[in-house]
Amino acid sequence: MRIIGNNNIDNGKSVLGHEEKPFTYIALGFFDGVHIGHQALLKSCIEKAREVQAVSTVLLLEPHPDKIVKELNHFYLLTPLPERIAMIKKLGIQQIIIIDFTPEFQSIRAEDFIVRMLFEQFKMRGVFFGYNYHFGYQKKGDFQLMEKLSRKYHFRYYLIEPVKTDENISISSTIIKEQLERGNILKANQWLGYPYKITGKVIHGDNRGAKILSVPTANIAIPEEKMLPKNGIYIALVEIGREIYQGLVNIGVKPTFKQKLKRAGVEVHIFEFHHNIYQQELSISLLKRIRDEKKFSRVEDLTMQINQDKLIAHTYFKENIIDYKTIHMNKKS
Ligand code: RBF
Ligand code: MG
Repeated sequence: MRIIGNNNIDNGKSVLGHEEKPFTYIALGFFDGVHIGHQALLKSCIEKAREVQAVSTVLLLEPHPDKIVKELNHFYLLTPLPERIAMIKKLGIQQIIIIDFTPEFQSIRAEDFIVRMLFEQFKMRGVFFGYNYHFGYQKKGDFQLMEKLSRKYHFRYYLIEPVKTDENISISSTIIKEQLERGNILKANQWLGYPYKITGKVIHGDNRGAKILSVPTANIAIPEEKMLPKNGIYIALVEIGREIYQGLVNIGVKPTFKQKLKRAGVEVHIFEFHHNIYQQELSISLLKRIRDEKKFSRVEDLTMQINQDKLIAHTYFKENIIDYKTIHMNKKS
């Protein structure tokens, strides 16, 4: 798969003399979470492109337009760029174009974006997008403009229907984030099509887990923009290299111990695991939330509670069949 960065892109201007470049079918969107709605759109792009031997392509704007335009301080993502790229690649998209969402880029008119950039420069002959997709300067471009341009320039135009929840709501990154905020990991996972995953390097914690509680934990460094679900204790699967382990995750501020944390931390206790994994990358797939984080007046009470948590997790793993295919869906390779 090819990833084209901004350096190769002559933002907005038309480039001639690239006749050797293959035609592309381009999926447009931000694709945060690569949820089941995105997956349907991307799969149809891959299939249709294959029929005409075009290169299936995703065009990503980075950072998220809303982050720049609305100047939001706290803008969390389900999938920071590296995770998103890995997942899109895994689905079978052949090329990803990443465009810096700069002020220059923002000032490109909707029609120029489609015609000069996508059609002329990237040889787009098919386009895929959802109903809520708007594009170009002041987001003035919509599906009606796209349809008009597709007739004028003769490219295929696919407006993809949203995938709906059982309650008939269109699945979007926003409604998935709302579920995570409430700790409804089951709903979030159902709409994502895979268990929500947190990836990061193992860093040094305070060693209290191993020393005092007899529950060693790996503390994970989390990318700043990564969305964390509601604080609490979660049953999880842990991927280290090619191995998958069972474990329990604490997301929170450890109120039992006085400390100043700017943001909730993520740490995982991996069952039957005794290796030193500092500096290694691991991924945690959250399966079920079992309780809130609590402040205990005695450390022994916390230890007892964690032993209770372990029993609940063991029962869970006994009673549930884990679909490992979806765990691997967003595995980097
Ligand atoms: N810390 C708390 O202050 N309250 C809790 O309810 C709590 N629950 C935990 C449950 C599990 C399964 C794990 C692994 C950790 C939990 N912790 C909790 C965090 C614990 O205080 C931490 O692992 C140690 O202090 C080492 O950093
Ligand atoms: Mg630790």
